[in-house]
Amino acid sequence: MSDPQSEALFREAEALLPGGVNSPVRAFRAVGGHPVFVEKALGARIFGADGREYIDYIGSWGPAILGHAEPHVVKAVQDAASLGLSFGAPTEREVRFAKAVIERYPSMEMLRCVSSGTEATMSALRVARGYTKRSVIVKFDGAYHGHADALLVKAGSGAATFGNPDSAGVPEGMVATTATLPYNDVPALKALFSARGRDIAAVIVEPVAGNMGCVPPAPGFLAGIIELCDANGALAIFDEVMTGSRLSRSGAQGLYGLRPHMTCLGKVVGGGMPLAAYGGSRQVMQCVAPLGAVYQAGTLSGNPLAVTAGLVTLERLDAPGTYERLEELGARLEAGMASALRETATPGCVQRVGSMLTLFFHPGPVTDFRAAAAADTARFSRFHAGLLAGGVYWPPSQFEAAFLSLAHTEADVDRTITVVRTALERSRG
Ligand code: HOZ
Repeated sequence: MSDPQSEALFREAEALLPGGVNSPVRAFRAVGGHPVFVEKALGARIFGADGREYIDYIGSWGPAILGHAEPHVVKAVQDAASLGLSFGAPTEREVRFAKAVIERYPSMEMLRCVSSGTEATMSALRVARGYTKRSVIVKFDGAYHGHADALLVKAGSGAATFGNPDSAGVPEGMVATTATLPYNDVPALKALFSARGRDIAAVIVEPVAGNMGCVPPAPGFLAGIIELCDANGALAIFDEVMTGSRLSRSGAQGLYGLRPHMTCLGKVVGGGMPLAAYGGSRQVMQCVAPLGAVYQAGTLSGNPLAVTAGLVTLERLDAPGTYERLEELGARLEAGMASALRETATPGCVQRVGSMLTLFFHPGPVTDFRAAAAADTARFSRFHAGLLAGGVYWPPSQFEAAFLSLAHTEADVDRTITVVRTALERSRG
């Protein structure tokens, strides 16, 4: 597909930014070609530099659950901007934001706002270590919890996409206390607790994995983590940066009726602005400075524009039927894609939870990173090119989830399914 404007911008960007981008997956290296440079985004559509329109399933990698440039959010941010962009001082708005989050997530009695999901997970782990006075953290293979040193071990998302699941530049000592296990494997976690239980500070988990593609938790997996942590004095941290306020009003923990010890939020709760948060029980969060000895700070933490966007987004999500609507659209897309796979005799599967999903070029089910990594990524690249040519903007990696928004319509989904069918046919090697 020819998009000379984006291509020219990309060439210019490549000389100035590593890979031409400010976050690796955006570079489209896993699928080839050049990224679409975005001019604007409205509702479920993004518009490229050449004016071409696409149905968007990236949704800014999750935040755009209401659709892009939702008028209420935009107006609130414009009003907030006229009052000042950043104060580095407390505001009533951040208190209202904290209240709104705590009201939705009963597992969080206190929270701290930060500016990105990476900061949230990194800080939550520091708190868990400070609280338990232990050092070992457990993560799952193919899970991605941001780019903090200790978490770049067998990491998903861009780290997996570009074959650097263990990043260069991370000294061995930084990851010596990170243990990794296969996702969905409770017996392995049990064995680890038996061997090193007294050293384990926390187990961090994406309650629905999104960074190795969409991989739902097996029945009992998440509850097993919480139980084992409870029994061993460790903390179960749900990284709900992707799932928070997307899978239900109270994220994956609401969907599955669970209460983790700590939670990390980002993406949707920031309404498209740089905002994230971590929190837990009062007892745990009292470890955070200035109340306790775990230090964590940030000039832009709780930024007034960001908490405004987040608050309005959470309020709009409270309209009746929002999550039912997302489920309906998700089910329609899943069913359509699954029949396109069957009709084109493509070995593949569609995995979905609510409004996040992945088409794996793997017969399925994909239950862990080992299976995800066995997917036919070459075919995914050809498929992705077909989607783009058909006007569908899809995550440019087999190891990312696609997202629906409330701005998508049945017509968008049906058109997407038609494009998917053609792209599958053309993706045959
Ligand atoms: N970590 C994000 C995907 N899971 C990518 C963010 C971005 O490139 O903007």
